[in-house]
Amino acid sequence: MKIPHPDDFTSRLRSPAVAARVGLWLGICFGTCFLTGLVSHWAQTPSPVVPFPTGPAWGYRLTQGLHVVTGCAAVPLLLVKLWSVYPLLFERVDLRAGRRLVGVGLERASIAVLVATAIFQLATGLANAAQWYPWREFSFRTTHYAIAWVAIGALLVHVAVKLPRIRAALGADVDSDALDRPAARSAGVLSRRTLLRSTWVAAGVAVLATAGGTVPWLRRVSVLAVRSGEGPGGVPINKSAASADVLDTATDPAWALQVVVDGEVRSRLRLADLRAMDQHEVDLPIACVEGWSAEGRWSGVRVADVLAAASAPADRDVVVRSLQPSGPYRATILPAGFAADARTLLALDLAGEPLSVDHGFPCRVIAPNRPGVLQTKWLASLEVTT
Ligand SMILES: Nc1nc2c(c(=O)[nH]1)N[C@H]1C(S)=C(S)[C@@H](COP(=O)(O)O)O[C@H]1N2
Ligand SMILES: [Mo]
Repeated sequence: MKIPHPDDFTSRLRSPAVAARVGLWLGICFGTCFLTGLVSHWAQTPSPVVPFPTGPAWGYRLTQGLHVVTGCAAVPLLLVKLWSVYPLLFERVDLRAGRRLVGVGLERASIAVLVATAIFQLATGLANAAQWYPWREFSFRTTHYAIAWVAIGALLVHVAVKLPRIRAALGADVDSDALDRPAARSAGVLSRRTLLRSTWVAAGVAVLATAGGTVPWLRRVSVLAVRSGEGPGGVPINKSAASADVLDTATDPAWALQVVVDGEVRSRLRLADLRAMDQHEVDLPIACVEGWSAEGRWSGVRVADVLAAASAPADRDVVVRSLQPSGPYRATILPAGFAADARTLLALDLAGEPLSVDHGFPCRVIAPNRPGVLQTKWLASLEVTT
């Protein structure tokens, strides 16, 4: 097979004018993904040095919705971007270039890293948003997070190296051929403007197709929104009681929530005991890391009240254990600030009805500004260590 030469690619569309314009939006999407990803990682860090705030209540819903939506929009942008610069892959390096060779080598290495990590991030992120977890050997979150730093580093190097060209390309008319490869002269069927417009449309479709997981009135057009507001109380069900293997334990009439302080069981609260306490109502979303979210009207008892009734200290992180026998989310840490917040409930009802077993019956955690994955269902105990 003959290795192509850049001159074999003659379309005027494969130009710095197109690459810079698509690249600008791709950079905006990657930047948004990176920053919102940092927020999500912080929110999921068990006991962060700087506590994650409990407000605004909709904060995580917004940042994680943006994370997934911009990630999806980046897919068509990345494809068009790679297509537009593809001929450069075959540029011959002049080995007599001396010291410049180092610069060229570094630039190419940074692009190789950038392309590989960008594809990895989008592919793993999309699989996660589609609730497809083909990997068992590595933790999605730690890997996606670590690679994000590599990707953003490579992106910054790339932008810094290309800045003069990016500025020149964005400053000139889209049809200017001043920066084009001399071989890129053939007009083809599309104009550059049409290609760019089609690209924005494709990115827009990707946004609409996923944003419905977060924005209720978009649901009907959101074919890619995996969870769509179906489920008791208007809240989707992520993991069912059957798949978590808690059907028997959660519906056992002898169920009681244990409040444990320093390893000693301070109280055992039956469902009737919880119902006899002060009930409070909150409107809070379940905001899944996968991007979908839905608001529910929850009522139940305040975590702070339950801890106080057991004379547990109020300023400690609380380990929340589920009846679930295995799985990564059967135990979570409710940071002290969340445990103390008046909106943080052990929910017993959703939308005026007792929790369905799939939503976490007999009781579950619901707290403001918290990733869905930490809104633990089917509680068995709250544990505080002094
Ligand atoms: N015990 C337990 N709680 C859990 C989970 C789980 O797997 N086990 N999944 C979490 C995830 S990922 C989400 S998004 C929310 C979804 O809550 P819902 O099914 O009531 O919508 O529950 C959370 N609580
Ligand atoms: Mo989730």
